[in-house]
Amino acid sequence: MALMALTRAPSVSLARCELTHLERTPIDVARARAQHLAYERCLARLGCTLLRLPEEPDLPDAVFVEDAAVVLDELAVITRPGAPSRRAELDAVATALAPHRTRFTIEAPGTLDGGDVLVAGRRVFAGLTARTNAAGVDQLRLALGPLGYDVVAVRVDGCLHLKTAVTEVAPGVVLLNPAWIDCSAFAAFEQIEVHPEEPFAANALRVGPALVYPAAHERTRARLEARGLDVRLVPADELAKAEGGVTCCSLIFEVPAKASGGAGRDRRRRTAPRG
Ligand code: CIR
Repeated sequence: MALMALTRAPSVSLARCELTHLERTPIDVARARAQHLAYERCLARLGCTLLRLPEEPDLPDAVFVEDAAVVLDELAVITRPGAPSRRAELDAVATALAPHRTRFTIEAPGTLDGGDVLVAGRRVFAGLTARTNAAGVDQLRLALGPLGYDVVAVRVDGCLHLKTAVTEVAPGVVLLNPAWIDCSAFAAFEQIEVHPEEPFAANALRVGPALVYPAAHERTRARLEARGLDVRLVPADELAKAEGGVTCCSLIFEVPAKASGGAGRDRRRRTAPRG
């Protein structure tokens, strides 16, 4: 098997992104694009074949491809984002995933953002947030229950998505901010808390045994390294101004090796991303 990472370059209109818990501050799109390239290079170094969608100039949040789908080994759930401005992002993502997975689609009145879905083995935690409602979680359960997944709804308070508050950093180990979720939902997991002065530090992206992690959260990073985790730093502060983290910028999934075109290669551009 090989790993594929679906990504999409930051839009020229990124500064018009949705914002829920952050003040709007100027966003330097060129800097965001450079950081995104560094992120893609990191994924490629970790063995991912990049499947890069073209930029969407009229869709400010399209870089955050994670919200458009939940990709499991058995199928891809195409979401229905809670922010109506983001629903036009779905078609291109669904089309790119079509050769790799059968599709289940979340329908109205359900809403679901991929950022609210944390898959940990056969347990799937779904955040109830301003973006994801109970009907969306029920539909997710309907899709995944028969495949042997246990879908658990988790209330999230004070941040955008479940994965802003908690991610799995190693099998059975979560990194979390206890201010935003009820930690007892993760009682079966070893828990690492973010440093209290780094509330946004719980969003980490596992790629195989490594952890892609924002360079800015130095004190929480020290906790991860003290736990023996292989932390790979990426610059991510410009995209963070759009309320996005490292999980948000890719959809990573396994494919048979022959479908990937070769580990670490880029299906649209044959060279590694530069920038
Ligand atoms: C939004 O509010 O939808 C975007 N500005 C940020 C989305 C970040 N995505 C994620 O956490 N999965």
